[in-house]
Amino acid sequence: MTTQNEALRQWIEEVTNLTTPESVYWCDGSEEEYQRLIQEMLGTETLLELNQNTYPNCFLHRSDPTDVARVEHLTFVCTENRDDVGPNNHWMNPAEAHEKMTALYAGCMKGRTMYVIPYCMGPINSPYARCGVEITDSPYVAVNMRHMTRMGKDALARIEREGQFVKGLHSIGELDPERRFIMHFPEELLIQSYGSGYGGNALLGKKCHALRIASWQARQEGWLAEHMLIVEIESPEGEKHYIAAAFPSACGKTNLAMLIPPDSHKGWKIRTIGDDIAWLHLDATGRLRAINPESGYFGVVPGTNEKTNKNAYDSISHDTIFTNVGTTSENEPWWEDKKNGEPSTDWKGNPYNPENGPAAHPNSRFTVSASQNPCYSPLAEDPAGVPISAIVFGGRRRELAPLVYQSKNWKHGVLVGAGCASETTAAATGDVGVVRRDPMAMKPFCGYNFADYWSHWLSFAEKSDNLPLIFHVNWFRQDSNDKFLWPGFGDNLRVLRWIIDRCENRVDARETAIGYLPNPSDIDTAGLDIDSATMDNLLHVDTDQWREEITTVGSYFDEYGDRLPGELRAQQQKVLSALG
Ligand code: GTP
Ligand code: SPV
Ligand code: MN
Repeated sequence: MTTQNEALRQWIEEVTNLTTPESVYWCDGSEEEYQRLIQEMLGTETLLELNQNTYPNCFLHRSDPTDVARVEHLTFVCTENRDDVGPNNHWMNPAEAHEKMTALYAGCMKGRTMYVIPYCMGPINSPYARCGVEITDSPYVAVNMRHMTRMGKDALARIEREGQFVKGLHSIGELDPERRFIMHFPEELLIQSYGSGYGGNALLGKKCHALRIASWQARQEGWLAEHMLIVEIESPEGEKHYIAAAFPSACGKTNLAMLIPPDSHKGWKIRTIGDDIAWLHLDATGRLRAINPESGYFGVVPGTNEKTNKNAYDSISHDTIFTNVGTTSENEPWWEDKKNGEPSTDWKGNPYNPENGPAAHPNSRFTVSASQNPCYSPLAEDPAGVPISAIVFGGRRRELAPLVYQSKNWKHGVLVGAGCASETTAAATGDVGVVRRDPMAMKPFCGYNFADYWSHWLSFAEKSDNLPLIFHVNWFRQDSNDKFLWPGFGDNLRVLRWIIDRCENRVDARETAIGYLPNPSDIDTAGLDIDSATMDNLLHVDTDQWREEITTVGSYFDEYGDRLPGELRAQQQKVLSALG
């Protein structure tokens, strides 16, 4: 196979000459191709078969033990002007980065097959969708890309029609952490990744393209590329709302996007549009519309069970690729809190011994097509996307942040997003459980200077008077015994209902310095075992703690110097003075 697109043809030739693969294979995205690649990987033990009776077409990939998560310290944005990437990114001079990467790529695919993967982020006929081509020497990447993106000949046809695509070059190299880099060249619409096979480092359509490169393009073109789920909520009366929510990695997006209403909520229907990334555009009426650029889920496995997330649990019972889970003696996949079966082998393939840590890696993942989600919304395939009623920010805060509050207006909402902090998780290598600033859940993913990003967000206030309302939630408040105060999961619908009622102007709220909070009786707790003291605690705003928090947000903004939008500083000062 080849292509009529000259730029693509030339690039493939260039990469072939540099990496010297044994053969070049163009992915067409067919089922037959998928099955063939799976069989080949079983042959090389890149994949292991799981119990095919109970988990048909499910396979296990055990990654290199040093390669189990994103590597933020090895992820760079390379632009001519250092200030364009801001203190929120690692920067490298493009010439230096190219030199380094070219040296790593030289001959790196010798004896291997080079896969050429044309893909489309977003419904193939959507004006909001964008295409890319990933070149990789990993068949694991190729099969994952088939679940996660619209991959193959339709994407190539669109590229040939439009002539536009993002280039992504990936090689697993030697899987040596000392020779591992994830480089972005937004000015060249180019991604170069070497030395890792892990999701966010290797499935280049996802974080590298759909967030880092896309956020750069979105700023130039007037839209937003965000680390957000998109969920559809239908009331028993048939009223529908769409909510987009940004939580940091492993902080509950997949779970919220697939939630099952509690028993007390008969007649409510929840459907998933997306679980990780949203591309948001203003339409002709000034409404913000969202598409999910992905077509599958690369989700956190541990904690997934019939009670927490039955939709995900059922989705991954067949045709799923598991990465770094344990197995049972029956060769079924096993993970912590599965609530079913016992581990016999851990994620490294050793006999399970609790002294060696959990059976499944805390960042073990499933890759599954969105079409397997029992509550997948047909509107996820709508080229026009869905209109967003509310934007929700959140994170893991054991203290401080109340269960939910509403910003006073869009610009204050940008402060709420920009001031977000959350405890770090196993989704990236490094410390876990340390609170850090994670504005809009985009700290690892914004491909340019946060100061410019916040200006871009603020600019929407001038472009439309029909914008979504902005909220903040926190499912992760804990008591002194580390117990979560809020039940979470399906019961989060109770909070979404208050958010929708605010959007519909149906419920009053209590005005505080940080925003509007629910009157405790306006959160429906019917059927919940939660006392009023706990609810009061969940909805309490501690003025002293918040004064300290907003002051800390101010110092964080200082890092952005002159580039920080004055409006954001003004919003921060306003909240600070309201706190007294
Ligand atoms: P990425 O894929 O890394 O972007 O993560 P995500 O935001 O989609 O996170 P996910 O929904 O997979 O949740 C990660 C972890 O948080 C899982 O172990 C969940 O069990 C847990 N979790 C999700 N929602 C809740 C909740 O409402 N309450 C509590 N206590 N834990 C939750
Ligand atoms: C995340 O870490 O936020 C993920 C997984 O969604 S990855 O694709 O690896 O970034
Ligand atoms: Mn994510």
